[in-house]
Amino acid sequence: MTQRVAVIGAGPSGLAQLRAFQSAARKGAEIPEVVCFEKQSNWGGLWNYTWRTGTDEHGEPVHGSMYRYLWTNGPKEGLEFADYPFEEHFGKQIASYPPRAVMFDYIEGRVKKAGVRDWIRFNSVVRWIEYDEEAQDFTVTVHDMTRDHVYKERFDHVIVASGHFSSPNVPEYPGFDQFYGRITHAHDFRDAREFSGQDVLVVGASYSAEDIGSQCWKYGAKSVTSCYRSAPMGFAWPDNWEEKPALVRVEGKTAFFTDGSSKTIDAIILCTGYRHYFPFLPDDLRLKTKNRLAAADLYKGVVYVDNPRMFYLGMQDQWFTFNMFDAQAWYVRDIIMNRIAVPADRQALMADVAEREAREEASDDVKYAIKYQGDYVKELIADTDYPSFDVDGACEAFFEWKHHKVDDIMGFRNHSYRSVITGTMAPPHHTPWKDALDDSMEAYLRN
Ligand code: FAD
Ligand code: NA0
Repeated sequence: MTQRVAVIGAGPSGLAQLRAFQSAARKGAEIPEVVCFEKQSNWGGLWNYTWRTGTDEHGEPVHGSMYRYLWTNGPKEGLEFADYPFEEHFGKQIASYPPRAVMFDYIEGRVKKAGVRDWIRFNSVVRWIEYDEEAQDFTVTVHDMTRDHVYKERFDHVIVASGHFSSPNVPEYPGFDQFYGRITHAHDFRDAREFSGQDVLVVGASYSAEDIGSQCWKYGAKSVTSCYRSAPMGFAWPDNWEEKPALVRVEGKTAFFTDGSSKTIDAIILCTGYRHYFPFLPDDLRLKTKNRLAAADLYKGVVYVDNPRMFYLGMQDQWFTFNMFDAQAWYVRDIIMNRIAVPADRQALMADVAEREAREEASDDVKYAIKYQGDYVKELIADTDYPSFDVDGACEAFFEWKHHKVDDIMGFRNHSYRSVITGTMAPPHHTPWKDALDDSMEAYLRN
């Protein structure tokens, strides 16, 4: 009997999985029946922009955490699909930090070409998954929002690709309940113009804090104050951006910090990260991990050690994204298609996890971390027919990117890098990032 595989989510990870199976079928292999469940009405995951916050049209938590005017925060040369270069999609090489709409178009281009849209059931929320020890299969309970119908289906394998930058981590500080302004989390941030003319406090010191603060600055905030719990971002910020140590409390419109200083502010944006959150999974199937490079309990970063018929994609913290999801998806496909064997005993699976954790913990150097994840991508693609590419070259692009950010945090996106897939140098963008207020695809591609 044909095996059945459920994929949860049609973001970049889930789509990578569909493309992986489709490419095997195109080469003549017999593939399982693949059904992808997607709660949104379209594919693309976080890259499928929504103006909505809170709940969606069906009353479900909104998945989207992306906002208007978002340009990629790392060079596109680090994430390019090895089987679908930017040049193939756009008919020319494009600049290195595309806005969201350009990226969405690129993601969509590959799966349109593969013809896998029919494998996806949209507006379909996975509500619950259970494993039957005896039958060795999973029962997936799905809410079809279009027909308002709840049903169950059985699958031999489940691949969770539901993302982990959607359920916000929302701390509370004393005085928040009395604050005289708006308090929001990055997950609900949509348009920086809302904060124009305001004194904005950004809590957190990672990518969301850096980019949302930069957006507010670019679109006319009066000042930006960012505050860190562990370490400052430490960039050479513009004159009206101040970096402070941890927030202690707020009183009225005043924020107080651990160094005794204070600042009058109009709005607070919590850029305090996200949680791995799987409300559709029982204890025996649910991954519990921190946002790190060696995710807990995943053999080879994808096979769930407590049930090796279950897989997770894209659960790691991410330097590499799209091509790493591809590497994982091809690998999972080959396990399911019996091309790659997984050790039978849990101890062997856990030994692999422990080795990855120890290696990650061996250094907190950024270059080490980038190379660590590059090596992981190499390790996986070596075992499948995913087109090999110059992963070290992609690491080099990331190293350069890091330098460019230190040199000029508001200007790093003006740089270009060489594609590690086609070898072509990206053209410089026609307008410096800080002056480019129109983020449409038409404006971006006008090189
Ligand atoms: P997601 O994109 O989150 O997709 C998961 C999908 O699963 C969604 O479509 C969701 O609707 C669906 N889903 C979830 N739960 C269910 C359910 N119960 N039933 C059915 N469907 C479900 N990466 C980069 O490479 N470059 C960037 O510039 C970049 N910018 C980012 C900016 C922001 C603000 C954030 C939050 C992330 C950014 N990322 C960036 C990282 C991002 O995680 C990846 O690019 C990518 O979107 C991850 O893909 P994914 O498929 O794993 O998850
Ligand atoms: P992210 O920045 O949203 O990126 C996600 C941050 O929150 C850390 O600085 C952490 O501090 C801090 N924090 C957590 N709890 C806190 C608390 N109670 N009080 C104060 N600070 C707290 O999340 P993280 O996890 O990196 O940082 C959390 C993803 O989104 C990334 O992959 C990023 O690449 C992506 N992203 C991309 C873009 C663009 O491409 C924009 C935004 C986000 P500490 O002390 O734990 O270090 C443009």
